[in-house]
Amino acid sequence: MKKIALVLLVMTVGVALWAQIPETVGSDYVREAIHYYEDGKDYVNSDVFFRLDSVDYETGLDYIQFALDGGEFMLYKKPFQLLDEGLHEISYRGHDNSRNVEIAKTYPVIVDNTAPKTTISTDVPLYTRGLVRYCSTETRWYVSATDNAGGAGVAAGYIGTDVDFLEAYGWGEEAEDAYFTLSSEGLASIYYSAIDNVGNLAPINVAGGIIVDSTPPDVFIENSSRLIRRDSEYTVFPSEDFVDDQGRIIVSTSEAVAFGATDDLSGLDAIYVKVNDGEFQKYVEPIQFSSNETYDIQVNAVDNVGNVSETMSYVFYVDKIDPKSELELIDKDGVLLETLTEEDLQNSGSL
Ligand SMILES: [Ca+2]
Ligand SMILES: [Ca+2]
Ligand SMILES: [Ca+2]
Repeated sequence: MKKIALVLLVMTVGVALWAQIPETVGSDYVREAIHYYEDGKDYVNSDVFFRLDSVDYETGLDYIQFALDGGEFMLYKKPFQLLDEGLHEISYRGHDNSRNVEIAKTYPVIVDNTAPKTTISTDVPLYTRGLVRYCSTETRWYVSATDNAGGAGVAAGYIGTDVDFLEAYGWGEEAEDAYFTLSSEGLASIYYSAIDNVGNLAPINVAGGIIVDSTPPDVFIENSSRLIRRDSEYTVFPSEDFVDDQGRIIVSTSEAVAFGATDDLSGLDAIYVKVNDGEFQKYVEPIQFSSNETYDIQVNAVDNVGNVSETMSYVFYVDKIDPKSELELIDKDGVLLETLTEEDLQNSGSL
């Protein structure tokens, strides 16, 4: 058997690791040469060079040839790149000084220079008013990314509020490590991108005009002409005459209590009311004190991004005590008459 030249194909980068994907990227990102291997396939970007090496131990190597995609063999001189995307086949062989020709080896490699396509989404729909979109500090943002067909696949999403410092996250709705949240109240912009396994970074996009609302609504009683006891403090609600000697708010069956709430940023979505042992229900109209003896009312409110206010507790006692009536005897001037007894008359007779 003839001894022939052995040609080795060496790429200028070694084994690619996920670690080659940067933990942070910015607007100054520059792609480097990356080789990625998955499921029996080799992927590179066009920054990768292919170098052919060969040795012959007997009479020495004469030259190396290579061919691309089944074409004619050419003399190899120096490392080369593959600029066209897609699957390529590099065939290569050595010639020694004894006119022995190596059986050509073939290396299939996929060139991917296309970055993933990206969108940004939230786990719950944003509240939109005009051109402004509102979210809360709980709203979870994530990048969805799709790499080009036949490409190396998405490696990471990037999200951040500083275009020069986007941190690596997972991507897609299901990935636990994909979620990003905004922590401070007010106007915010979110920058996002994604990278594939050979370092192609999508253009950094921005989702702007976002207002983060972290403040829940304030709940209040609409009726404003009497005192009522709320927790341990008195608040005005129809009139202070109706607080009894035990400090209870006595209301009549002809009254009702109305609630309101305000919210500064995203605005009020709804007020919820719970009466006695009932469930919290959306508040639609004032509550009449018509059926129970005691109204233990709990109220809270939710803004348009889901911030829930503290629950306020109010207790009202309905006047179920019958009036007490008296009869009095008076003269024409309204003076209460003395009641004379037989004894009185006898006493006056003895005088
Ligand atoms: Ca030889
Ligand atoms: Ca790609
Ligand atoms: Ca709010």
